[in-house]
Amino acid sequence: MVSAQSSDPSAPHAQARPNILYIMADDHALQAIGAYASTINTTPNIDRIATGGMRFTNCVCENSLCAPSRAAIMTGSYSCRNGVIDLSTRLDPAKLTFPTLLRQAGYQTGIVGKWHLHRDPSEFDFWDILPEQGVYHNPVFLTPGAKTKFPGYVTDIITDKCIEWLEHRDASKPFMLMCHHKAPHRPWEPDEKHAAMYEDADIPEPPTFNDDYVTRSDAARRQKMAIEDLTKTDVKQTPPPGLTPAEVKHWKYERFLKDYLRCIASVDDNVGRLLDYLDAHNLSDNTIVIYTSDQGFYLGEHGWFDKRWMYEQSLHMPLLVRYPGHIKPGAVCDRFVQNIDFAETFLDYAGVAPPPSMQGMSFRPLLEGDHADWPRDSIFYHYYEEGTEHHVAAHYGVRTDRYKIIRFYSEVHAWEFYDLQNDPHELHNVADDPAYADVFKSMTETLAHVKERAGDMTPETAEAPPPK
Ligand SMILES: [Ca+2]
Repeated sequence: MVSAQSSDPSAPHAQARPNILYIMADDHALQAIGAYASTINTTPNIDRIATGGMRFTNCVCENSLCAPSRAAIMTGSYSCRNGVIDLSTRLDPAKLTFPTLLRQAGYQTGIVGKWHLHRDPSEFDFWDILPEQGVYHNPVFLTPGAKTKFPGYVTDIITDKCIEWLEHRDASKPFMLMCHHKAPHRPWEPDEKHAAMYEDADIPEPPTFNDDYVTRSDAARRQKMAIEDLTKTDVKQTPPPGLTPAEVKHWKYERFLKDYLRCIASVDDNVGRLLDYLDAHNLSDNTIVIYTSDQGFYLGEHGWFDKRWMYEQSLHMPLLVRYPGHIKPGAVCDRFVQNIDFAETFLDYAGVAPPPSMQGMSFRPLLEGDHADWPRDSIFYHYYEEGTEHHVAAHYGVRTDRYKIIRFYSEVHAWEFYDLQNDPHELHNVADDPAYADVFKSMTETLAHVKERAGDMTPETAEAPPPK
């Protein structure tokens, strides 16, 4: 059990274990967070968590898609073990989740907002969730036995509901509250308050905006998630007449990104409301606050929107963690952590032993400043969902601090290999470059090892690696 200073002497038993406030956005890229040196927006409230705690620069998901990442977070296990490999698979209620264990250990548990695992989150004491993706304006919420429409904007309403739950919680118990925003998920509909932000701005294009995919496998050429593929629903208008294709692409990019950033501005305001609530109720010192997103997102990099790929922007998740007195303010950690680690980290702080079904590691030692002994030097990734709207071919791979190897094994059969030190933008696939033959072979061995360790039995259906 962790020791924590009581900030409320009238209820010392409630303070023995920290509260956990877990705030997760949907598709919020690191590139659009001030604390991650965003060049396109500011997020002063989200940044309060970073300045008061730790910013992780290498938190990565194991399957960059909403439902799979959420299932990995809840179960502490890879998609191959928790079963949620794609957007449509239900999380089997028999799979053990960390809120179940926290509840059994005496935590009061709640979840508000996007759930997306195709069953009721009945392991929580309290749940008030959006059906599937939910909508931005006048959203419907589901509670046990009821379906209710609320007037207003989804990000505000989710925060209102979280604050209301905190107000009426049983203060004799520690709490674990998951505040799951819909924003900034497609179709990026801002509220009135932020609708005019960036109106006169020209958001700069990222350096890989016009990636020609020339050294890549066919996977990049057959995808349907290019900026050009954004629909009228996405960008809310028809492009003005007379534009060249390049001008249409830039016009769509600006329309998409400005709405995306406006949605984030509301998330940031509402993160501020929750942090203010903790401050005003003397809860900040004994509450671990997390800000993350279920995965990253492309904001024009490689000419794309959406996620799915093992490339850097969708692989990485933002992760900011604050726990005053336990995490050094303004700390930065570059070690590999994954979404499968979240469950065991929370259990660790609650003094609960992790069950054998969990495959991650508590990163509490990292939070407490011990970075030297962290054993993980590579991460495993597997994206399964092919054939749906965005046509991203199934692939798995491994990333180390310097290299990334990707195996496309189904609709596309190919290897990709990137030297991230010399090619941080992942523009030069060197899978066929003889200069990399030895390290390529070594990385295929690492891949086989981490894949086996994850329990991933996906067969090697494709041909052998290319000759060197
Ligand atoms: Ca998502």
